[in-house]
Parts: sequence; structure tokens; C-alpha cells
Amino acid sequence: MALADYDRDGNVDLLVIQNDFAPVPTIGRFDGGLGALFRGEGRGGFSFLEGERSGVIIPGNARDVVATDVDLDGEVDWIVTRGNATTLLLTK
Ligand SMILES: [Ca+2]
Ligand SMILES: [Ca+2]
Repeated sequence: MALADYDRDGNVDLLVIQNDFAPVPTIGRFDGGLGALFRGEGRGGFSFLEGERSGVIIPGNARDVVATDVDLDGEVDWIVTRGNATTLLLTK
């Protein structure tokens, strides 16, 4: 997970990455998630934003995420690393 004010409304938002491809013989790997963005409501709660609205679609074995501003435009960008796959850069 990573926290940042993605939509710049003054409330911290939460990006969650998912999946785990570590072998679990009796269950199999966890690979059904695509990540999720939750908008901070300002009172400690969060509301889910569908991927089609947030643009967050992170397939694969997501391993780590960091919020930063790669292109220095003042907007939050997310860098997501994935096991055995390319690193993703999510920007607006
Ligand atoms: Ca926000
Ligand atoms: Ca940026």
C-alpha cells in the first residue's frame, strides 16, 4: 500500500496492490486482483474507486508501490514493481 493525495483534494488517498505468486500447493497462486485506489474521505474513511474511473489496473505479481512525482508536474505518480514483469508507472 501507499498513501498520497492523488486527486489533490486535501485528503490522503490509498493505493493497494495485490496478488502473490508464491507457490501454495493446496490453494494455488493469488492472481485475480488488479489493485485498487481508495479516495480518502477526510474523516479516516475511504471510498473505493472503480478501475475505469481511477485508471488503476495492475495485473501480475505486484510486489511494492511508492508514491512520488516522477515528472515533476505536481501530480502524484505511482511506481509499482512486479515479480518477473515490467515495473509500472501510473500517471494522470
Ligand atoms: Ca485525495
Ligand atoms: Ca507527476
